[in-house]
Amino acid sequence: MSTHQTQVVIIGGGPSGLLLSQLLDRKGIRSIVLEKHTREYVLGRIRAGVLEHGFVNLMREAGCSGRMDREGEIHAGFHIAHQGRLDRIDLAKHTGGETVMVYGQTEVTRDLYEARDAMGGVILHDVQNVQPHGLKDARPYVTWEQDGAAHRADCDFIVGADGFHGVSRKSIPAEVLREYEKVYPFGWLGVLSETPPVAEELIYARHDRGFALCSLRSRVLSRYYIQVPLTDRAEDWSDAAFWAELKRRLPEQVAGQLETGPSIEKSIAPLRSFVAEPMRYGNLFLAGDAAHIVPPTGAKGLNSAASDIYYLYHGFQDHYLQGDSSGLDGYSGKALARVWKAERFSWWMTNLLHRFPQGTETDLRLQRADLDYLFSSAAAQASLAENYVGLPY
Ligand code: FAS
Ligand code: PHB
Repeated sequence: MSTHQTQVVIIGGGPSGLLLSQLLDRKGIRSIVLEKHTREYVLGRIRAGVLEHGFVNLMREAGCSGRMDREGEIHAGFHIAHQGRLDRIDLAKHTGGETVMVYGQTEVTRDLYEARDAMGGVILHDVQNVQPHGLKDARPYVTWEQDGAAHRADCDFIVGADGFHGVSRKSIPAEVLREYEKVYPFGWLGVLSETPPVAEELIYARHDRGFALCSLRSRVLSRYYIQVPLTDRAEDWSDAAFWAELKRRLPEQVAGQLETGPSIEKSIAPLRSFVAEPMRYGNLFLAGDAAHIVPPTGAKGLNSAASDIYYLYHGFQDHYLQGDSSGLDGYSGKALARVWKAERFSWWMTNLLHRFPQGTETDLRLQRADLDYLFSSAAAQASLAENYVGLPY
């Protein structure tokens, strides 16, 4: 068995694990990242597209924001299409000038990998059977296999950044772990196309046929979603059927401007709200999707991972550089307080904009009243705006 010594073992080489590893390295704190897939596989995922200003600042602090600042788009608002109308949420007006950055998670991950390579970061891909051990011991350790060889890394702390299906959360004893979940009765069928976006800003659409979202990755790469039944499969949807249904759910003046093209990616994501508590057990810390999942309606998935990483980054810094462990001791409570606010906002946006299969006429009237209230009240718009740009860390 090959043995390794480090300070922090990070399980998972997605955005959470890579960002934490990069931030720690810049403070001289050593880590090893263990990723079960290849780098190409990780970079092949098409996921989030909107970054809160907190995430943008973290990427800048990590020294890997150059391309994001050049190629990302600053957005000061977005639109909600409903009842044939298009109403704008002016994020900057309602938040004293705050905005969001439109820049794909794939590009964030690519930038993080390049930054890790430049610093000689230790990221092991294609690892199998990763197992955390001794979570309550002063020196926990992690074992894994790679290319048929057995490995062990002794460390001070383990961070589980291995997503919803990872091994870390399952390593917390069942009698300690509490899980809270809400599964929504629909999914999002997403399409990526090399076409100009239909609008300058994002459009969230509430329609009796179901939700739709017009987003983008650049001026020549568009990302669209429509709500579909959970029984649908991506292969059931031809490109022509997708574009026709998207147009039905958009106001005429928008549908008329939609430029269609072949899908270069097409997939269905289920929607769920999920939180695991606590986010710390002994010397294991959970971060990102390993601990919580939101429906993507509020663009909070990746952004909630970022605030976890912010708290862990400062907690490890204070521990190793100041001998102060209060940040680590308070991590779970602090992270969960912000996670639950993101869960609430994502749940609210999902209820506001989706057609629930079991919904009644009364539910539809309540939904319309929610939208009417939103666009008749500056206070309601300010509340939405401050959540969308990101609550304070
Ligand atoms: P990730 O899941 O990204 O990364 C975890 C990593 O751990 C993966 O690379 C995985 O291979 C690895 N791993 C898992 N088990 C392991 C093991 N046992 N050993 C080693 N490695 C292991 N968020 C938004 O804000 N907007 C969106 O539109 C949006 N769309 C999404 C669509 C889909 C299909 C999914 C699944 C998520 C989407 N999200 C979206 C949420 C998404 O962006 C996550 O919040 C984000 O990927 C979280 O990053 P991580 O916490 O790093 O988890
Ligand atoms: C995306 O561009 O993928 C995206 C944008 C906003 C959301 C969800 C997804 O709320």
